[in-house]
Amino acid sequence: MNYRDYLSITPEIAKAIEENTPVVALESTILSHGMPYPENLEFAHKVEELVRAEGAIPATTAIIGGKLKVGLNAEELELMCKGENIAKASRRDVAVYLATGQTAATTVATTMLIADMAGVRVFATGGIGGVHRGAQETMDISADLQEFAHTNVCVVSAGCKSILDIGLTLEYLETFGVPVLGYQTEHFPAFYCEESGYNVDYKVSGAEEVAKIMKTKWDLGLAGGVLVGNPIPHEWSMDHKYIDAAIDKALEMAKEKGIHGKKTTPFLLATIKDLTGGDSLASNLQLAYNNAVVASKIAVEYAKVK
Ligand code: PSU
Ligand code: MN
Repeated sequence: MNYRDYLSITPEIAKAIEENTPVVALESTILSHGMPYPENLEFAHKVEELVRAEGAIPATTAIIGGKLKVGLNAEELELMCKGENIAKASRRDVAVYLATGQTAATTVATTMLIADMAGVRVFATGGIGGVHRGAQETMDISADLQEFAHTNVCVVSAGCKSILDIGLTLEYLETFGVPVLGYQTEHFPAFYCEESGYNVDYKVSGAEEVAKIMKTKWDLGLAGGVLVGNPIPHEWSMDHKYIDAAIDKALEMAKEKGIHGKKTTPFLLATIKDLTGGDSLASNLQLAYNNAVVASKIAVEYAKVK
């Protein structure tokens, strides 16, 4: 057996990949562990509609029934959104969950991995994992960053949350040769906020330029991802003092409760959501929609130059 035997790609997506029709990968951790039910289900369907409206085919990924799923039907989306007994699969978990038949949501790292196996080059998410604050002591660095170092997928995100050390996250990406592009901005975004206080390496004018950079990088044999920082739309951007206070409180609670390992990110995300009520959820939905639209435009342009 080889990796292809573990992939379960819907006929529509398989045909699109075969015919060089644009496809956009979408992750499921954002559904199972990042948003409440049933808002996440409405989001899961709407984000797929937005991708289609741009002329691309959506491919939400998950691990179900011992398969790496590329494209989920309505029933499978419902399963992932209800989130009951759904594990979170980063790279180190993939083989275990496949071998044991555990249902699992895919993180940025795992979605990149599966997209690459399937031949999908563009992926839209909310925020990426990164170097956690205090990583100098804990060594808590998301496997997402190593995936960027190795796997040829362009990921459109709204940057990362300041639950992370954003400066160190950018340093890490630099060390591993990952281009960080600002979509029509020179600022690296901080998820709920348009700016993080850090700049990107390169500001790009639009999707066409991103597609050219992807093609050039991979033509050269420079393995690894491309990270596009796409800021949250201005009208949905949150006050950074308000959101920082919630983040600080969440970090304090995580420390008190001794939360660590793979539980850290979901705990922080859920706590911030509780502390900020519906405000942060509304912004989260909007930035993810915005990323899906930009990723679709990039997929359309990449299909032309590839
Ligand atoms: N950050 C967010 N929202 C998310 C995640 C991160 O703002 O939903 C999820 C993504 O799936 C990301 C994962 O890949 O958490 C990172 O988890 P960890 O830090 O355990 O690698
Ligand atoms: Mn971690």
